Formats: sequence, C-alpha cells, structure tokens
Amino acid sequence: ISNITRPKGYNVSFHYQPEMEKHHFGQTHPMKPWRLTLTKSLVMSYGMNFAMDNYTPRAATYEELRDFHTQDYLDFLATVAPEPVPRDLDNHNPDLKFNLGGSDCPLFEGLFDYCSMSGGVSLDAARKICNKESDIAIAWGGGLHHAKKSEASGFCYINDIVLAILQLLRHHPRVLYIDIDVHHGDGVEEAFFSTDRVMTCSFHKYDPLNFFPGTGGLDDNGPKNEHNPGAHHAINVPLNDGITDEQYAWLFQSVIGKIVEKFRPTAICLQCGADSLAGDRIGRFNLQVQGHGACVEYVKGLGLPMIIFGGGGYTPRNVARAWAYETAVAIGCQGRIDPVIPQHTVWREHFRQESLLPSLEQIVGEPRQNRNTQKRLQDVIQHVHEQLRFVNQ
Ligand code: V1S
Ligand code: CA
Ligand code: ZN
Repeated sequence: ISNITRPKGYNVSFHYQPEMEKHHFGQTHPMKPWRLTLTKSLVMSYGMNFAMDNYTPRAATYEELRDFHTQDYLDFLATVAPEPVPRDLDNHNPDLKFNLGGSDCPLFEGLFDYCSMSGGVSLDAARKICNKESDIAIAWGGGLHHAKKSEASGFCYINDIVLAILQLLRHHPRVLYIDIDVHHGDGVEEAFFSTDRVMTCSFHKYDPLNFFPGTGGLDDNGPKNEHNPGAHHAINVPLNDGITDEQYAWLFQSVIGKIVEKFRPTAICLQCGADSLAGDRIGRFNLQVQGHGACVEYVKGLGLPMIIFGGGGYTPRNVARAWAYETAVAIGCQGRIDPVIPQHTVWREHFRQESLLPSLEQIVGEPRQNRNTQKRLQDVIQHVHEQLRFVNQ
C-alpha cells in the first residue's frame, strides 16, 4: 500500500456506485454486476483509492436521461414490471416493446435504478472533466455502448457514454470516442453520426452474420452525403478471432495516432470493455492484461483530459484484473504494484482457486487461434488513413 502515491499536480477520480452491484440480470446471463465489486476490492487492496479522489455519484435524473433518450422509451423503462420467469426469444411477449425483455435485455428487479446509476456514474465523471477537477475520471460502472435513444440492445438500456459525451460537448469543441470492447460500439457511433464534433473509433470482432451486433465494417464511416458534417467521422476497425497484444498495440497506435493528428480532440472517452481479453466467456480475442492496459497507457500519454469507462467483460476475475491494472495506469503506479494479488484482501478467496500466489496480470482461460494476418491489418490501417484524409480540423 505504501508505495502507491498520489500523482503530483495530476488528478485521477474514481466514480463508483456500490448499489449497482446488487442488481442481477439472471442466473444464466453473462453480465454480472458483481464484477464491479471485485474490481473495487482489488483496487482497494492495493491502496489505489488513496491516490485518487473517490466519489459515490447520485443516480442520473429523468431529465438528464432525456438528453439522449426519448420520453416514451424512458417512461416504459421506468414502469415495466420484471417478468416472473425470463423468457427466450421464441417465447415472445407482445406487451414488451423497445427490445426490452427477452434474453439479452431482460427485465429485472430495480432495472431503472440500475440504469440511472450507470448514467449517474458516467455523468459525474464528465462533470469532473468539464470543471477541470480531474485529468482522468474513471467510471467502471459505465460503458454501455449499444443502447439507442429508444431501444435497449446487447445488455445495454441507457447509453451512459452518449450522456457523458453530450456533457463534455458543453465545454469541449471536439471529443474522440475510442472503444476497445470486443463488440462494435454501435449506439455511440449512431448517436453522433451527424456531427463533426465527435469522432468515434471502435475496434471489434466483425462477422456480420455470426457475431453481435453485426455492424462496424471497414467501410462504415458514417452516412456519406454532402450535407452531413459527420461523414468520415466514424472509424471502424473490424478484426478476426485471436488478435494478440503485439498486433493490437501496433494497430491501435497507428490508428489512434493518425486520428489525433487529424481530428485534434480536446477530450477523449475510452471504453475499456474487458471482453477483448483472452479467456472471456463471449469474446474471441487473445489480449492479455498488459496489451489491454497498453491502450490506456497510450491514450494517457496523449496528455488530454479523459474519461475511462467499463463495458463488457464476462470472466469476472479477468475483468477485475484488467480494470485494477488500468486504474494503476491512470494513477501512474503500474510499475510499482505487487504482481501477486495482496494476501490480506478478502477477495483473495476469489483468486485462490487459481493458485496459492495468484497473479494480477496472468489471466485465466485458453488462448484462441489467431486469424488476423499482417497483410489484412496493414490494409485496415491504410483504409483508415485514407478515410482520415477527409478530416481536417
Ligand atoms: N455473444 C453473445 C451473446 N451471449 C448472449 C447471452 C447469453 C446467455 C444469456 F443468458 C443471455 C444472453 N447474448 C449475446 C449477444 C449480445 C452481446 C452483448 C455484448 C454487450 C457488450 O459487451 O458489448 C457491452 C456491455 N446477443 C446475441 O448474439 C443475439 C442473439 C442474437 C443470440 C444469443 N441469444 C441468447 C440472444 C439473441
Ligand atoms: Ca469495440
Ligand atoms: Zn462487449
């Protein structure tokens, strides 16, 4: 604990709402809000909380959610009752609307509270960036990038990222959104399709027929018509199974480096979905904690104000490892933390099943075969660079 110090003249804030973890999507559902508890415990067991400003944000209000979502959607979300037995897609209930209910976006006890807390966490982070109280604001309870203005999608009901970006745009002329979740950040991309003040860039597994949500091809760069200032402001990096740390770092730095040079953002939002790690229950990549965290290190190195969001991540111990490590990166103490998970933490119990000396960085799970050729990745980089020729700030 003693070697974690507060970075001088640099403020990192941690926005965490302990009530979120009490919600349950259902026994077989991959989204487990208690991964947030595990992350917080790991962060605290290293004493990282002493190096940050810690906030317990209030839930977002109905009016704040209305900045992006429609009234009829919010009214339905706020009043719909949980179904006694979760139904599968074939067992369709005609009374349900807005893609609510069903297996991906089930109705559960306290759903609206859970959604408004996630919105509240990310809005709080955005406010601290806007008033310059934070250089980096961390919101692991946010990152729910699939939600649309009137539709739930892919475990996401309220798009906290869109709400946070809208808040940032009140003070920042240009915001860059980067998404390293294994899924395409379709909800955020769509929300800012018609503006040149937000550029979105998602790295994801792309297989239109077999992998959710099926969007985010290389050529999908925003509706191209001469009246749309947002054309060319959506960048997509479609990938195949098994990408490694080395390939990802090279791709990430080539793409983000060029975007920053051309778009010149004044603030950055980084969605750190941990389902791009090896061994994830639904992801397909081979990233290690180091490779995932290297993206955070690179973006931090750009020296711009930034919000770090959570997102996907379905092997809870690995999610906690990555997000604790990335919290250390934000503080700047990643080189000084014990590679073995501290013995005194009660959460040692969760990791003991792996080994007597569980490692922070060594994730669990089998690697996948790498199906990304260097030639294909080079073509992707070239396409992105060509796309950015249209962007000039
Ligand atoms: N991949 C995947 C996947 N797995 C599930 C799922 C599995 C078990 C359950 F009990 C409930 C759902 N759903 C999906 C995907 C949605 C992935 C959402 C990712 C969210 C994020 O990480 O990006 C951000 C938080 N849904 C589908 O693939 C849709 C189906 C088409 C197939 C699976 N069945 C269960 C639903 C319909
Ligand atoms: Ca992504
Ligand atoms: Zn995901």
